[in-house]
Amino acid sequence: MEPSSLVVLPGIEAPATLARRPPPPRRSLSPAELAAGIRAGSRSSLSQAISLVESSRESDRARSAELLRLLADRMGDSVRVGITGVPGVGKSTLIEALGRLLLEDPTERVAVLAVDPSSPLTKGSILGDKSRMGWLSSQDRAYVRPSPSRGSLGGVASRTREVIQLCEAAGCRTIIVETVGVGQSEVAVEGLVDCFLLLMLAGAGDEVQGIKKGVIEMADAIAITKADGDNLVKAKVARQMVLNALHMVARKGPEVPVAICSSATGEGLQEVWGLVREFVDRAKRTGDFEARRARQGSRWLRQMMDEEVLDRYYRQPGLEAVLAAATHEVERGALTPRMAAEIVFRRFPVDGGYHPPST
Ligand SMILES: Nc1nc2c(ncn2[C@@H]2O[C@H](COP(=O)(O)OP(=O)(O)O)[C@@H](O)[C@H]2O)c(=O)[nH]1
Ligand SMILES: [Mg+2]
Repeated sequence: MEPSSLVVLPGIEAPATLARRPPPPRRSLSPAELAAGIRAGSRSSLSQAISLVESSRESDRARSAELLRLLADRMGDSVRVGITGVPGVGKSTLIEALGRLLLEDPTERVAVLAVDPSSPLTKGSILGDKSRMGWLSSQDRAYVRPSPSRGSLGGVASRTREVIQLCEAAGCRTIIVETVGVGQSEVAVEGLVDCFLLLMLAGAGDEVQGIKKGVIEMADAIAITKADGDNLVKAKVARQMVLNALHMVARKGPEVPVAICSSATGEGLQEVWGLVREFVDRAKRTGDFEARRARQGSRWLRQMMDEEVLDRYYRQPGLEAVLAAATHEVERGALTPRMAAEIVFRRFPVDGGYHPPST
């Protein structure tokens, strides 16, 4: 239980009734109540709303959609930054340090969201993140949310998109999405953010890690982390190697800048955030910012439709049993996959529930 579940973000006036009334235990608020709470800066409303959009329960879907509709006018007005890199590269520590810088501006509000599809397997990393962002987590003007532990990457990513919108509605101007750079998750996150920052380590043999073509092509800016102590010289060498490697990657758009930084000493942090700001400001000037968001929006529409269609199809009563039987027949070699699919489709036609409008 949060001790003070009606903490109000400073700068936002809470309606007197909301601030004084003790939180109703366990009663879930209606979408309208949640929306009002979020507009008023209530952290507990934001947390509850996020749990609602992350919920995969059928009964929560309509409430979640209603909530997002009620807050639509407050969405989109933030800078969304993705931060990726292999586990241990220093993402959480850097976010904590950047958070300190950002919150020096008294009007700033920051949300940090994690996308880690592997998190059920590596529970430790969540604990690690929490302790590494301890200061930020305790700030009224910051909101730190670990990755939902359930669900596929696609599911986690599409939930995160809505969580971003909720944080925007709550007044967060900077949204940072931390993701592990170990596979497809950075691809999913790239589709959520305005600027994608790749972190890399300096050190023996490490210089080229993460220089997988795909990742480099996605990076809008790169920072070599832990450039302190004995590592400083190595970091400078690594920076040059990364710059060289970048020249070999065909990439459209502006040249990718590479900085070195240390969250331990604070050296280079301003520069790193400066790279992000510069990228975003330039994108806004050239129209790339809007174009990128438009592209993400149309892709999201398509993804959502795909999910919904599949979901509706597979939720048909009785389908699961027929599909299980068909699967069994395929496994024991009695049916080919195509024959089995035909049988299932005959029982449950794809267009079964669709009636075109009769205009
Ligand atoms: N020397 C040094 N160590 C760092 C720095 N940033 C992070 N670390 C350490 O690197 C480890 C992994 O950091 P963490 O932020 O959890 O990495 P993440 O897995 O990418 O989120 C921790 O032990 C940190 O204390 C840095 O700038 N300098
Ligand atoms: Mg981390």
